[in-house]
Amino acid sequence: NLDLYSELKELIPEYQERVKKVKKDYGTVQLGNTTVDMVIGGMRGMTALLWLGSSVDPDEGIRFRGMTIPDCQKKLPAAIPGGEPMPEAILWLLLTGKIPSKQQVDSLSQELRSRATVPDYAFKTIDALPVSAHPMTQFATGVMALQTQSEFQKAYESGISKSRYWEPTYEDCMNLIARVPAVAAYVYRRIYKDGKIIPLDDSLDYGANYSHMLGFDDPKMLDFMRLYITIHSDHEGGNVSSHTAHLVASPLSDPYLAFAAALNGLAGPLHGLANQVINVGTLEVLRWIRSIVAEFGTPHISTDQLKDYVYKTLNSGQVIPGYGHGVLRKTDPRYTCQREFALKHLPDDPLFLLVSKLKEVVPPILTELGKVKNPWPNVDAHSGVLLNYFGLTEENYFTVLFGVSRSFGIAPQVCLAL
Ligand code: AMX
Repeated sequence: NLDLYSELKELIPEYQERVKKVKKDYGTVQLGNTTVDMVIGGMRGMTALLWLGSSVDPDEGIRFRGMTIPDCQKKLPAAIPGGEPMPEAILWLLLTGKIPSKQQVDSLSQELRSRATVPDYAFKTIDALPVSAHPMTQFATGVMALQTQSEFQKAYESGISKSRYWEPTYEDCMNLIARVPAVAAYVYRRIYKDGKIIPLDDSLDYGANYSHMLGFDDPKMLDFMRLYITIHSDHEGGNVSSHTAHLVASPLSDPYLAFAAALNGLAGPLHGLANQVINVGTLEVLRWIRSIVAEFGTPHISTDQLKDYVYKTLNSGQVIPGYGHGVLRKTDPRYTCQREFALKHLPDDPLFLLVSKLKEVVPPILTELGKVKNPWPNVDAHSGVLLNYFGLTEENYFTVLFGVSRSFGIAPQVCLAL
């Protein structure tokens, strides 16, 4: 099938049957014991949800429908020869479990563009907020304005049969995914630039268009945006945004409501679970790296100076941002692929060189503390420096990029969990 809907129309009834059978045949099988630590730790280490799109192994990191990030980079279609996987491809993979052809991905790009028109009142709703409102507040508000277009809500009110819930849900997911970049880009332009909307370019794919609408047209940035959205799309069900969307969608709140709730979780640094820290992670990392540069007056810092700064941070009672993880016990593969991107495209950037040096300096120091379960870098240790290189320097906005990406991972949960 060239279009995703036809593909899902075949797959979803089979999937619904499979879930029924698993329930019937294995419904009473135990999946583990619940410990006090798990409960106090916010379900850490507990198998608690059916999560189709991705899984996170402590040693290996994320797999999207069984595929590692290097697998995705090798096998998913790219927009340019040798380029990064396209977000459209990860969406197809997350929803169907199949690797799409370039033709299927191009058709999905076209479909998303055709759905991308944002009603003017969504921008006006954002305009009602002070410009000083946090980018995530403005973004979530814009998403709530889009909710008035929910197809699921209309279909439910008209009495749609339960077995067909997935169809208007799918419509909502596709419209939502198609429209969030324009809303998110507007938030950026409104807060940091001239407030003028840069229209969608019909010749560009999803990731490239988001970058273009933000105002960044460097071909390398377009490809980084494709990679960024792909690797941030999902991270199993234990992280706050994905978990929240799943929970909010369960009483049949439509995908807009579920996604807006997820964004509100994404925006909150104080809930205390490790994955919620992801969202402040990038921001903190870039600030911390800038603070190192400010202290020494240059990004060219010796290993000894850097060690001293790491100890200084720890001695002041702070954590080293970008290191450690609630689940992972090795270097995050999302860090590794961004490092490889930097090595390919910006090997001499002084902040990248500083990030590389930190990777040598920090883990032995954290190991020395004797309590840190994972001394290795996570996804957030890298993304900020790459965005900064391409000119997207406003750290407060970074969580919005993450939010746009998360709309992808939510789609399989809400379409297939019904
Ligand atoms: N620097 C200093 N100390 C750290 C640390 C770090 N990067 N990572 C963990 N520790 C400390 C913890 O604070 C804790 O100390 P305590 O017992 O005195 O409270 C101890 O090591 C044990 O913690 P843990 O079991 O290894 O980690 P966790 O599951 O409790 O927390 C996380 C995970 C991510 C919150 C933590 O590693 C951290 O704060 N890292 C820095 C912030 C950061 O990079 N956030 C982005 C996370 C990205 C993600 O989750 N994917």
